[in-house]
Formats: sequence, structure tokens, C-alpha cells
Amino acid sequence: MQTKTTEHLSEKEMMLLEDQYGAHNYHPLPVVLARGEGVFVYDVNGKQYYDFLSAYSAVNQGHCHPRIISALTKQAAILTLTSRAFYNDQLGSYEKFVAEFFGYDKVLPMNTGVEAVETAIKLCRKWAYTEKGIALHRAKIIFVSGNFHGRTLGAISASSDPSSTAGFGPYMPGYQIIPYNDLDSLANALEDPEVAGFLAEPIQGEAGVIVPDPGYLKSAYELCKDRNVLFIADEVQTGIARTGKLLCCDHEEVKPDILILGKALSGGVLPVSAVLADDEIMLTIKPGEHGSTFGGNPLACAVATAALEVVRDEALAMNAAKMGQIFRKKMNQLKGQNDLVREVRGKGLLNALEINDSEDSSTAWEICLALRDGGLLAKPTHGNIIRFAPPLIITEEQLDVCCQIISHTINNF
Ligand code: IF1
Repeated sequence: MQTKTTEHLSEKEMMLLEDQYGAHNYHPLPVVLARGEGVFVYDVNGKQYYDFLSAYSAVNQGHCHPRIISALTKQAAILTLTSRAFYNDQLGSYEKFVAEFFGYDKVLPMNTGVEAVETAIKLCRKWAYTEKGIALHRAKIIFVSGNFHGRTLGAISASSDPSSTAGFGPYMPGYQIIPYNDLDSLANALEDPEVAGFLAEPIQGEAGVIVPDPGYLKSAYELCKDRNVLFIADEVQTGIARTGKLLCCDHEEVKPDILILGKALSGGVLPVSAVLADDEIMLTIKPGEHGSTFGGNPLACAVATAALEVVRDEALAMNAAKMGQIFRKKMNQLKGQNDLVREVRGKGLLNALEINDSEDSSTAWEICLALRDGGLLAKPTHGNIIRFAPPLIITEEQLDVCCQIISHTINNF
């Protein structure tokens, strides 16, 4: 089904419109999508693809999940936005639901993932000055190299990736970057009494699905606790059942002091993010000190509630764990047959294949073009790494078909 304005445009003309009238801040794979349903997306000519990007893990529940769409359409016809200048009949019950769902005293509702990251940084600094007693505006936060936390200046100031940072300075002060998966460097950095927080992804998504050593998260958490430093987990991409547990931190039974969620919190239907913490941290921000026009809007509350109920009722974490094991087993068999595949890594249904070519080669991109022709959509992350992250509702039969498409494509490449 095409909207009125595009029914007469060809696929090529649609791409040219974006090129002429849109900023060139992306380099999309040449495919024009018009419809999504479950694990499938369809292009303007009706061709079906398995979606193995899931909008960077925002569509964990599958495209246009009926239960989420019905919550959206019902609330959309009643009340969409009040602003936080007034109460509304959706926010309180949503806050209770989501705080209890993840086991925290309170939630601060925002919209995009990066807004939640910025909120967590502000909470950490506030806590540093009012609770830990660090001198005003002296608080430091430790980040890890290879991170991705979003595109605002506060987020890119933590980045070690030139494509995220070059030409956008000057950068936010009070940040320190240490190597990922390196406890000695964390222990050294924590010697500084002005450190207030350690913020990291439990698995680095954009860096190429970098899974730290078993025990890293637990030990990092314990080092932070020993030094009265907040352990802040960015689970925007790894959360909401993506890695085979509700949260990636659950694999090591680590409970972050501040938890950052986004993306699939709404099932990819509209931007909904959240920061969760207990009262000692959350109540350091007083009325009027932080907010957002759309944060906690009634429509987002209705959608996010349904999105989380789907994760719970359809046991998506369990399915992600099971399907992920099958996927990595089959991809490792492919690795054994074909030296184009250098490494298979991931957890749950957040996986990646490292292609045996230089980072600046176009091989991974060309493989993704061939996968598209084979009916499966995926996109390279850094250079030679292809991320594979289907919706968590994928069945074993569908996964088998997709593994055949991937193996066939790579073996014939
Ligand atoms: C783009 C990457 C993924 C995230 C983590 C915060 C955010 C993201 C761990 C910010 C967002 C998105 C952003 C999008 C592509 C995608 C991405 F390739 F950029 F890095 F997923 F890996 N923390 N990731 O992954 O959330 O403000 O976007 O809602 O910028 O191209 P957001």
C-alpha cells in the first residue's frame, strides 16, 4: 500500500527525493521500504525481506505488533500529549509498571536514547555534588573506547570514533576514556576521588558487537562500588530482551545504579526512552531542573506498556537466547567452510560476522547488497563487520531459512 504522494514515484525517484531534499547524514542500503509485519519488511514493489537489523534493535517485538499498534491507535484517539505541566491518567501507572518491571524505585521518562544518556550523566553529576560530596563542577565520568551513546555533543564527547567526533568540538569536559574490557585501567581510573560514574554498554553494539570477557561487568561493578562510583549501563541497544535476558547486565546479575533504556522500549513504534534509578540518585534532580516536552506523554506510556507486556507474555528473552545459540552454531559452521568469515560473536539475537577483509574494504557492504537480493536486510557496522539482529519473535523455521540465505550468499560471494 503506498501513500497518495508516492503512488506515482518509482523507487529510483524516491531515493533521489531523499538525496535532493534530505541532509546527507546517512548512506542507506539501496532499498525502499513501504511496509513491515513481524520479521518481514516489504519494499515498494512488494518484495519481502527478513529484517536482520530491526532498526538497530528498536523493533524487538516485530514490525507493527498488533498489541502495540492497538494500544497506539486507542490512546492516539483519546489524548496524546499534555506536557508535564499537568498530570495525566497514563503516566503514574506507566511509571509504576516500568519501575517494578526493572526493579527500581523510580523512572525518569524521556524520548530518544541519547536524551536518556544525557539524563543519566546529569543525574550522576547531581548525585556527585549533593550525595558523594565532590566539589562543584569537578565530577568526572569514565567511559570506554569504542562506545556509542548517541549523537549529541554530550554523547560524542565520550566517543573515541572520529566519524562521531571529528569537526564537532569543543567537547564536554569531565570525561575520561579507558579501554573496554580492561579492569586494570578501570581500577586505576577509579583512584581519582573526583570520579562519580562509570558509563558503558554491557556489549558494544556499534563497535561491532564486542562482547567483554565473562565476569568483566561484575568485576567492574564491584570496583565501582568499592570506590562509591555509580555503575551506569547503557542498555539502549542491548536491553529489552535483545541478548537473551531482559537486560544484558542480567547475564552477570549486575544491577546498574542507573539503567538507560530506549529503542525497543516502544517496540519501534515511537521514540520512548527511560532512565531508572533508586531514590538516593533519582531525587537529586528537583522540580524544574530537568524535563522534555514529550517525555512521559500519554501516548508513549500506552505504547511502552504494551511493548513491555509483549516482551513478557511472548517470552522474547527466552526465544532470543534459544535462537541466538542456533544462529551462532550455524554461522560457525559457515566459518569452518569459508574463510571470508573471520569471527562470529554475540549474545542472544545481537550477533555479528567479522568479514575477513580490511576495515576499509567494501566487501561487507557488497555482501549486504547480495543479502538484500537474497531477501534479507542487514548492514555493516564498522567497515568489515556485519551485524545480524532480527526481531526476537523469529521462529526456528524462519531462522533456518535466513541462515541458508546468509550461507548461500557468502559461499557464492
Ligand atoms: C544512528 C549506531 C546502533 C545506541 C546506544 C544510545 C543510543 C544508541 C548503545 C542513542 C543509538 C542508533 C543510532 C543510529 C544508529 C544506531 C546505532 F550505529 F549509531 F551506533 F544501534 F549501533 N546508546 N544507536 O546504540 O539512541 O538517540 O539514537 O535513540 O545514530 O545512526 P538514539
